[in-house]
Amino acid sequence: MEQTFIMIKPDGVQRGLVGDVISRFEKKGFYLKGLKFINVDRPFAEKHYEDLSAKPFFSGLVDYIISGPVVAMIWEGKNVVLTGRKIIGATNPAESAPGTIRGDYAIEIGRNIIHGSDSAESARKEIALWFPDGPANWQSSVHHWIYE
Ligand code: DAT
Ligand code: MG
Repeated sequence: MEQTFIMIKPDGVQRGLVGDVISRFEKKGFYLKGLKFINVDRPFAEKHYEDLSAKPFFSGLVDYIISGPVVAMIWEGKNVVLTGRKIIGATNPAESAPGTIRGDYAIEIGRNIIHGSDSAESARKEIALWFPDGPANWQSSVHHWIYE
């Protein structure tokens, strides 16, 4: 089954949104397969966002991600990459629909609460970077109540 990498950014942690974010993914029916609460250093954050290194906002983005602890997670389920992006909402909270995490809780693009992988390929790269030991090994006992 597909997996994605989700990270609650330092503003989401500081604002007490960890439980709400986890709850949205859990209630949808996705399975938590990895979770850690960590501070990352600059080289690590630069590696995570390496595709954006030429952007003018890159150094500010890295400063923000290393400004406090983050919650890094692996979530698993059918179409979890795309559906996870829908749960999160558009990159710029001014354009994120109400009902999405960014639409409900964020105002500015540089304080948009949460990261989610944008493709199955970036999910694989990001999970390998953040969880070198791989996902946790467990199966939900309610699987057949979620999938037909
Ligand atoms: P997303 O996080 O929705 O995948 P992205 O990968 O294009 O968006 O960019 C990563 C983060 O960089 C994004 O969450 C917020 C920041 N960012 C993106 N575009 C920006 C911009 N034009 N100005 C400032 N920050 C920006
Ligand atoms: Mg992205």
